Amino acid sequence: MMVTKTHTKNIPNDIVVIIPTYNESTNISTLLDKLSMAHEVFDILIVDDNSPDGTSKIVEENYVRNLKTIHLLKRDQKLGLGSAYRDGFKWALKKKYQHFVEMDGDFSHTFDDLMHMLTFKDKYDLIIGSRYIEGGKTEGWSRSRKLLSVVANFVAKLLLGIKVNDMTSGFRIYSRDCLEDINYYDTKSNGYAFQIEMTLLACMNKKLIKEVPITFYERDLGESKMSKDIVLEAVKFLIFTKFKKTKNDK
Ligand SMILES: Nc1nc2c(ncn2[C@@H]2O[C@H](COP(=O)(O)OP(=O)(O)O)[C@@H](O)[C@H]2O)c(=O)[nH]1
Ligand SMILES: [Mg+2]
Repeated sequence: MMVTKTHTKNIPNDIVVIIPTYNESTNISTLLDKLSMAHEVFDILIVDDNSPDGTSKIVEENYVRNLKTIHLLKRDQKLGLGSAYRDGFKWALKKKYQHFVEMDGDFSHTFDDLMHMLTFKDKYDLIIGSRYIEGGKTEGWSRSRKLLSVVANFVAKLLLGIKVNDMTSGFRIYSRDCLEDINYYDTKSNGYAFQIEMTLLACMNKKLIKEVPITFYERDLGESKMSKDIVLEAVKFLIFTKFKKTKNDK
């Protein structure tokens, strides 16, 4: 099959897919090949934190030089997923993009789900790919991993009083207005808490949110960067936010 490359195209894409990477050398080529097929639709920004396995080199040598639609933001050290998105959004907002997609670099999120989510992009400020609404699911997770995620989302919903079922999902589309209005750069968290914090900000700013069912597949290759610290950060964030909310309500 011939892959059409859009650097011959004159109209700039108004969607950018931002993918943070840390040690994704076993996934990145296949992922970019797959996403490149859809070049009509979006640009791609990889935010790499100086991965020791040379992820950014692969992106640079195979893609950035050849395809004007794939960009690479190289950072000096591993600063966390939230921080990678803050810098990615900042970079992308300076360009003319209107829609900003968050997507993992390990095939946990699928191209088909992305296409489905994009059909809602003009009607909503934030579209969340949700595992916890009808039609959504996770594949390949152990029972304990699943339980952790389900409980975290249940507790988050309960404590924050927000009607979003998958607040920790990292598969999303933000509109330009949404990012510009919510002070995303002031967020402090980096793991799952970052996704919760961004959801909370969108709610507080009365943004229109839509959850779209997705299937999340646990990665086959490479390693998860989830850690105790990331879980602890989310717990602390929820307790602190609830405490602040209760104080303000009084
Ligand atoms: N740039 C950057 N990317 C990260 C960092 N931590 C995780 N990622 C990327 O974020 C995505 C999701 O992380 P992953 O480890 O798969 O988390 P999990 O799916 O919750 O197990 C992957 O593409 C990772 O490479 C980080 O500190 N910096
Ligand atoms: Mg993953």
